[in-house]
Amino acid sequence: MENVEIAHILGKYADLLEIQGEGLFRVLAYRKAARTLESLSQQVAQLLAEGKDLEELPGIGKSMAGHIQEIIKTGTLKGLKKLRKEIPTTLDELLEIEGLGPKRTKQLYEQLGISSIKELERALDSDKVDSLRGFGQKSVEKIRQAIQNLGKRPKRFKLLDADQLVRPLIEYLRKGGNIEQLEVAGSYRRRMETVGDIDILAASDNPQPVMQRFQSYPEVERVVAAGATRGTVILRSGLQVDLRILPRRSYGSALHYFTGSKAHNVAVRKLGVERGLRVSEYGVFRVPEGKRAEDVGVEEGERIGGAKEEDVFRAVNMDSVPPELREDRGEIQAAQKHKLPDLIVLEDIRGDLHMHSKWTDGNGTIIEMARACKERGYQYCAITDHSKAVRVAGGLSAEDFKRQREEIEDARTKVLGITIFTGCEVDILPDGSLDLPDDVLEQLDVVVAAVHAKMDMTQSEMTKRVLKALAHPAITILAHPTGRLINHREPFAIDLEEIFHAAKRTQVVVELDAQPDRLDLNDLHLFRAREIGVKIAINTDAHSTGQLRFMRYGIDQARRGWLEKRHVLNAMAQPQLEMWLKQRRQRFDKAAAL
Ligand code: DGT
Ligand code: CA
Ligand code: CA
Repeated sequence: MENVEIAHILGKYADLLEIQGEGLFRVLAYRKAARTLESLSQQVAQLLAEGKDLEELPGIGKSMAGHIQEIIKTGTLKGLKKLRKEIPTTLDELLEIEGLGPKRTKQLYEQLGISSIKELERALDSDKVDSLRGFGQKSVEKIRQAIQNLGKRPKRFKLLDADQLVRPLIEYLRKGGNIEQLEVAGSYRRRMETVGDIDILAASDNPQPVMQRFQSYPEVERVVAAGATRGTVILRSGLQVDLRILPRRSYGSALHYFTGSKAHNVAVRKLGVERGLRVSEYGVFRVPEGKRAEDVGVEEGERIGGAKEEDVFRAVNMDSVPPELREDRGEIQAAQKHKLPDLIVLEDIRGDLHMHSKWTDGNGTIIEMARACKERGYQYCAITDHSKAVRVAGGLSAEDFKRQREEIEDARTKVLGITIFTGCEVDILPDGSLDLPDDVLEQLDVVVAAVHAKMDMTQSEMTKRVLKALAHPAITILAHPTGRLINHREPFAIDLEEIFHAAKRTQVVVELDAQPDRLDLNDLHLFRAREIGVKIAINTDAHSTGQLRFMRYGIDQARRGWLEKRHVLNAMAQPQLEMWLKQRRQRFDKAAAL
């Protein structure tokens, strides 16, 4: 069983507990544990099999360790089954509606007896809902819209979840032998933030046992199709996996073809046609004189390549394009002119400038977070806990930040070899002012600012709100600029074009939040920010030491946005960054003097 599946069960249990009216403390314990599991690099099932003590994991106590064992053993929780009996099962479907969540679901259930989408729709039409506390006319409209969207959005898996599900499958396939080469292609290889399905490609002279083994993978719930060289299965998690097996001579061209994107493929194939070549998953072939490319058979004509992916690019006279760029967004032209960007890599990152500690809703102490950053080879990190307006996270007051500074100074004497910056994640209030007084902000090294509440403003209101915050000289970084949560919450309305221009003017850095369900900014935003000349910080917003690993997903997205090392604030070495921060401080002082 995969960590994501266990996390999903724990999360569901937390939701139902909350609906049932369980105390927040217990609910949060399950959510925290789910989060820990999602961010682990190893399978808990594996850890358990090795006799490891789960209580050593952050946020996991004795009883939680027991629950996890129970899930691994039985596939579910007794408590969950019991709750399911007590709570109408149709309440589950309400939880799927964006913007509802357990708290409001509970309200609807208790106060109006609503326990299904159908009943909710009826209540919405009869104006019953807008009279409830906290449900205005606006939120009623939003719920209506969310119900509409519900069926339309095809289920896509977050990249992190796909990673966790794919890795063991690959390992399993490799173990079976008969495979010369194997890679996951498709949107997964292009590192898209979500994937629709998984496309695995294998080179083999003996496809039959490979296909057989694929279908026998223990996590397979249903075999959709299984031919000699192509098969499709659905895993228990609901993820669809396609396997394609080819001879080695076609592996490279097939890898190119199945990596996509479709738009990229179409453009490359067209370039081939212009050169008298037929480019397909089977290889690159010279079209025989007097024939048209579309009229030749799949392996007809002289084969000029196909074993390697580079063969395809070389045949059409362009540089090899990294998978993340293959969207036909200008990479073809750039590759022809040898002007592809020198994309940022994980090793370029020198530190992480947005993370939480036990002071608010993080799992780790300041020392633990700093140590973990140091172990990753970072030169610096910033502790940026929430300000008081973010009450659910236990946000800190001005006084708390002063006390926290003492602990950071203490940590500096205990964790050597890494610079620990003081910081905060200050809330941008609805009127655009900041949730902490200037005299606190000016004491901090790194001020991350973000919107956390009242996200349903109009675009012009929200843009005004954030622009006002950007004009505040204390701000270093604008965090998760659209507030979206993948598969859960749409981005709020904001004119990013205007925000980017303002950020460039005021030298505010804009964040790419690397949490796998945020990835905010997205690839297209990053591309535009780069064009405008805004500096980007790739931060994990980690709530535990394990989540520092999410940097990888930030890098994936950054590469999709064509970012190079030079565009990224936290790719700067420590001395340069200190200098940069100091210059900002001087701006603050100047503004204060005016
Ligand atoms: P996904 O699964 O929705 O996240 O996105 P992809 O890109 O993985 O799409 P998928 O799984 O439908 O197909 C995998 C790749 O196969 C796709 O990126 C490009 C290639 N491909 C699929 N259909 C076509 C097609 O009709 N024409 C061309 N040129 N390529 C195709
Ligand atoms: Ca796919
Ligand atoms: Ca596919």
